[in-house]
Parts: sequence; structure tokens; C-alpha cells
Amino acid sequence: MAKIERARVLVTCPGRNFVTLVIETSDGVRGVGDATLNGRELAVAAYLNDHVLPCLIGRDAQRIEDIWQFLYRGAYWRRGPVTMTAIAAVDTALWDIKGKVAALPLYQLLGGASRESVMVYGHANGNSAEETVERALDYKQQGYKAIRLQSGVPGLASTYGVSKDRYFYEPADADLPTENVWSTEKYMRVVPELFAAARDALGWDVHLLHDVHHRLTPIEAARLGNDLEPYRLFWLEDAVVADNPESFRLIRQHTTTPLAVGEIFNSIWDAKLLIQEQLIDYIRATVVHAGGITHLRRIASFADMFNVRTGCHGATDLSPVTMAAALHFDLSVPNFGVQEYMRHTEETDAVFPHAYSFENGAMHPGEAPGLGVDIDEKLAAKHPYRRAYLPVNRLEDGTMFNW
Ligand code: KDG
Ligand code: MG
Repeated sequence: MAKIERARVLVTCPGRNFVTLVIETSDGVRGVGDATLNGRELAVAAYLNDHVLPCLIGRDAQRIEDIWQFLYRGAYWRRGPVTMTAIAAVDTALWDIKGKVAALPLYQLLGGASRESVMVYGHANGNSAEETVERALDYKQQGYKAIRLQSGVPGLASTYGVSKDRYFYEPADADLPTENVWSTEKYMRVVPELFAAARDALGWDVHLLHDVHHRLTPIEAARLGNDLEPYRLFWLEDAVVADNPESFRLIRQHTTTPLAVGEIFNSIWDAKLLIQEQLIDYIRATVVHAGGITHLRRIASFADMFNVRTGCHGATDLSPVTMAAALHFDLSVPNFGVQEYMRHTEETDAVFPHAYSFENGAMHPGEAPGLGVDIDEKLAAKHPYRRAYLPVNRLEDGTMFNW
């Protein structure tokens, strides 16, 4: 039996913060797991160091399900982003080890490929609708089959999803939270115009997506979904805050625009009502924040029974370790929808050498045993942690709002 002999948590900041768990077995096999929770990184590092790692040493590294249950049930205090991200890191590292021991890429252990490659969506954004559409044309030329469109809103100094750099978007931008200003009225006027211009320029043979980022009330979301129906979106994401899943009943009564939600979900219980009442079309839970490969597979199997497809979160705060794990999952899962792909910077990619690749709008996890990704520990040590917060939002009159 290969025992878990050593485990350590590495916090590194190659342009942005990442928390990585490395597990080593008595047979000398090493696995990696992502434990990054944007803006709350050190809470997960402490949870792992202080409460999880002492319980892991000496356990059979092959018993992934049993270890998952031990960490989930055994904490007594179940769920929550910190706990579930820590469990995800352990789970991912153990699947990596299992793949390496079997000398197979992880997707083979998950049942093999269900498709040739994984369709991904890129992020086109700009300060105006014209600039966003121009960038979307660039993505289409690069071969993307699905593109998310976010544009600036006249009268608002900054808007979610609009980056300073053409390709890299990093919302965790300051040592203390940046305060942004939000106006639903101004936003609601711009989005239908953006998608009308996009269909004119891009045509109909490309999927278009949009992220509201939790900012509307159910009735406003219903109206936006309605306004966008002529442009046949692939999905409208996080139209409302999903704390109260019943909100989606109201949206659903009014629009046929497909709905996606779940990037901040950490358990099947967050998604249960939305899935079983078929209130959503895509579940965006992903490996790192939803309890690892083991729990994400459970969510996807449940979703499959209700015609809900997957659309894993893949922003840059999810490290290349999560990207690799998500791609193995995506390639194998029967009810795959799409994978978000926000490329990492060269600095990040250098710290996390990986086997996955992009070609013609799709990605493949590669054929390396396990996840096919590692962390260069020496290089990682050259990039010490830097505190960085996500922004907050206020309405124009100063009222605190959702970011
Ligand atoms: O850390 C927060 C980001 O991951 C989130 O704002 C990105 O909404 C997001 C998306 O759809 O990628
Ligand atoms: Mg989102």
C-alpha cells in the first residue's frame, strides 16, 4: 500500500496568487491539487495546514472516496467555500497520483473520452460595444466556436468583465477592495445593443455568452432574458444572486434564454433545487470550489438526469492545475456543455508546466499520466504571496451592492 508520506501547501504569486497542495506517497509518486480561493487564499492554506494535512499522513493514497468522505463528514461543519476548496485540493492531488500509478491520463480513469476535444469559450470585451465586437471578431478568427461578450457601460467608470489588457483579465486588483459604482438602468440599455451589433458582425455560426455577475433582480433578469431572445444566446450567466434558488422560477416563467449558474457553488446542495426543477440549463460548478473531481462528478450525474449540462468555471484565478483537472472531467463527462477558458499569463504558465493544449476553439488535456500538470517549486518560491482583493460594488447613491 502506497501511503501518503508528505504533504505541503505552496502559496505563490506569479502575477496573481495561487495555493497549491502537493502530496507525496511512500512510493515516491507526487500529486498536485489547486486550493485557490480568490481573495481568501490564506484561509484555505491554514485550513489545509492546520486541520487537514495532520489527518492525511499515513493514509492509503488510493482510497480517494474514503478520504473525501472522511474530510467531508468528519469535519462535522460541512460545506462552505473554504472547506470544499481544501477537500478539492486533496481530491485532485489523489486523482493525479492514481493516474500516475496507473500510467494513464486522468480522463481514462473517468471512463475515457466522450468527445474528441473540449469546446471552450473565450472572453471578448471592450470599453464600448464596437470595441467588444471587434475583439469578438478576433476570437472568431482564432477559431473560437463560443465567445463571451462583456462591454463597458457609458456613465460607469468600470464594469465587470472589461479588462485593461486585451487578453488577460484580473479582477483581484488591489491590496484593499476597489470600490466600483453600478447602475442597473444604464447596464440594461447597453446589453441588447451589444448583442444586436455582435450578431450583425459575427453572424450565427458562433455561440455567444454573457455574464451578468449576480447583479439583477429576478424580474430584471426576466426582462433582460426576453430582450436578448432574438440573439439566441448560448447562455446568460449569474443573472441574479443564487442565494435564493426560487428566484429562478420567476426568470424561467418569462424567458427561453438559457441560464447558467454555479461558479460560486461548493456543493450539490447549492444546485439541487435549480437542477431538479430544471430552472437552469448549465451548471458552472468546477473542480476547485466544488469538492474536487469526486464531488463534481456527482453533481454532473445528477444534472444529467434533468438535461442540465456542464459549463465549468475557468477564470484566471483557477490555476492551471484546475484547468487540467477540468479538461479531463470535460472530456469524459456525458453531459458536457462548454468550458470557460481565460488564458493564464506566461509567468503563471512557467510556474505550472502542463500538457493541455488549445487548437481551433477547443482544448485537450493531453496524454501525460495523471493530470499532466505540475508546479515548479523553485520558480514558485520566487513569487511570494501578495494580498489582493476582489472589488466591491456600490449603487450610484452609495448603497452597498453585489459585485
Ligand atoms: O474570482 C472571481 C472570478 O472568478 C469571477 O469573477 C469570474 O465570473 C467570473 C467568470 O465567469 O469567469
Ligand atoms: Mg461568472
